[in-house]
Amino acid sequence: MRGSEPTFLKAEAEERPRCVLVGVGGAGCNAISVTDIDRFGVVLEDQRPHAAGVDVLRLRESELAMFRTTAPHLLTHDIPVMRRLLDRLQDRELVFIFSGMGGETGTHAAPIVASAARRHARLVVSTVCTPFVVEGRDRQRNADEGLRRLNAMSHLTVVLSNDGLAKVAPYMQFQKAFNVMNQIMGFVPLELSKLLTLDVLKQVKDHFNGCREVRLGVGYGHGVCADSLAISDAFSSPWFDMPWDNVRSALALFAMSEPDERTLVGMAHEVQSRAPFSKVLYTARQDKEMGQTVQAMVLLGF
Ligand SMILES: Nc1nc2c(ncn2[C@@H]2O[C@H](COP(=O)(O)OP(=O)(O)OP(=O)(O)O)[C@@H](O)[C@H]2O)c(=O)[nH]1
Ligand SMILES: [Mg+2]
Repeated sequence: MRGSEPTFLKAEAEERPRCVLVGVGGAGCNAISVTDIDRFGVVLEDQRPHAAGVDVLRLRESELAMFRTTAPHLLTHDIPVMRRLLDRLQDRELVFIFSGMGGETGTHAAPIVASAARRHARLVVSTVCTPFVVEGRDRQRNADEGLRRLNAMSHLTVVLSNDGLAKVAPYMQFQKAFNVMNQIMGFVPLELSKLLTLDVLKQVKDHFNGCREVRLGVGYGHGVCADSLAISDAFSSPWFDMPWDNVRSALALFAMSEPDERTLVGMAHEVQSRAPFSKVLYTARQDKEMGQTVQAMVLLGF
């Protein structure tokens, strides 16, 4: 069945959700360091502190082992580490979790953080990267298992494979690739926290309900056809390599200096025509600093 008309995500009230970013493990802590939204990291106790100024919750090896082997719903408030975690997440309506899948800490702790977050939050968005193929089979297997658990606990799971980045920039060094990846992952909370009001969180959650995975594309356009160019740039994302017939939910967030209805409707239809079987939800923000540039961020769920 073809998707219907795109729907404008309309807020009835201005009230903003209280957000927090949680970076789990090494990659997760690096990813949260690129924004200044309220945040904290989750790391193993013997690990050196990550980015300066990022507050961390430290886990013992035994606590991580418990996370790996216990079903999340069995981890209740009377377990000390869960109490510390739940206390930090209390009152947060929108929680963003970041992690690199494939190692130990992020893979096993991120699903528990998501499970704790959803006890209070209206929307839990996890953004993860998966290992480069060259990192080996074991890491891939670990990543798959972590991802499966994380997805079961998050409302939206945005998955960015590191190999996707390698496709567009094959000669980039690891460290540089990670830095680029951290910036890209940062788009998710930056845009969503600017655009989503408290009353639309449920709508976004329902929109992606049943999706196994969400993919991200960010694009820019300049000049006369800036709007169209931004959409095609976003759709050239290396992570948009899933079967198009399976894409059933799209969320498009636009930013420009003077958003007008005609341009926005046109852009939403363009998204609709590129993901024809999806339901498209869209919204926009005004950003005077963008001048002639238009930005499109597209999340596709399948
Ligand atoms: N985006 C990004 N990815 C990274 C970074 N460092 C590592 N990765 C990727 O993330 C995966 C997980 O690595 P880590 O984050 O170090 O793992 P961890 O969660 O700290 O787990 P342990 O170190 O095993 O306890 C790696 O296999 C890499 O593919 C980083 O700084 N940024
Ligand atoms: Mg690590």
